[in-house]
Amino acid sequence: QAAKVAANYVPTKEDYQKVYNRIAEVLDSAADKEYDDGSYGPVVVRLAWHSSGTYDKETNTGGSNYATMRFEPEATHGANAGLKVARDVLEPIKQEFPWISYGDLWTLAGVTAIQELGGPKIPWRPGRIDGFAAQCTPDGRLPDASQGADHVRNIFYRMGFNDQEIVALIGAHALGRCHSDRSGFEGPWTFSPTSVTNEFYKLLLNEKWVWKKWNGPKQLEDKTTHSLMMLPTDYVLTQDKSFKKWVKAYADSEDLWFKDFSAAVSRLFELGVPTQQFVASEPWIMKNTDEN
Ligand code: CCH
Repeated sequence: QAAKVAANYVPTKEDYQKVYNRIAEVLDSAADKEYDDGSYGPVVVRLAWHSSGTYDKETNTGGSNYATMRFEPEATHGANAGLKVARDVLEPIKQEFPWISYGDLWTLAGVTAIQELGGPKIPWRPGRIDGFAAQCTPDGRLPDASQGADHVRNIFYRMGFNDQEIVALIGAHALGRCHSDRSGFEGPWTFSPTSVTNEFYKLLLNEKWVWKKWNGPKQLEDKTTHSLMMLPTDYVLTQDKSFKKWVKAYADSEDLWFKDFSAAVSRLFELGVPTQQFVASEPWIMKNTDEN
């Protein structure tokens, strides 16, 4: 009987706010668990993005709807290396709130991380459903960091984004870092990897970037401190005229970037979800923990 009640339970916005609040606590527990990066926020944002960024508008497959990264082979696709950390950190929350789908949990966690780490509000609404391994997308749908502008355009145009949105989305690299045991690349993009700021664009434009001399994959380092990095795909944003225009605009105005980043991430997290599945006709604005 209890299981039946749970299955029929229709959660309210307040219920999702409770999940948000719980996620915020868990992201902050990194120090207790001796997770070096100070917060689980960045890796959780990467999970939300990789679960959404498999979308293909032509075939209307992929995206955040079915949370297929739980299954082989998607769980072991090269681009997803290291994301088990994020899935494992969120698993106890799924146990605590069993009525939430994995797709909703992962995208809500991305929203929570961005908001709690000082970023803009990301409009979000629930409605994703759990799917099956057969719905896994083929390998190769996520961007390859060693490539150039054509590749970046092909990948993001396939999801339905334009040049301005591509530049706005990649500014998420203000957060977190590369881990040599996950992607092969190494190091953070900014000096404040647990804060959402427009520093990524400022550094990209204003620092002198040189190829790092090492045995790892080709990446750039800043000539001044040698402690920051850029991926080849980040660097092309300054080498391509249409991309560079937006790098400049976002370096000049954090407000503009927050506005465009919020809109693009909100859309990214809804890719592949049929509109009729959404519970609300408009996305919600979830409260930050300091507003509760
Ligand atoms: Fe990214 N990203 N990303 N990225 N990413 C990596 C880490 C993060 C690319 C490659 C990499 C977006 C776009 C791109 C985050 C968010 C976004 C890493 C290092 C690589 C490689 C992984 C590791 O070793 O841990 C490429 C290529 C592109 C596009 O061309 C977009 C879009 C977003 C979100 C909106 C975040 C956050 C991280 C940090 C993760 C962490 O664990 O610190």
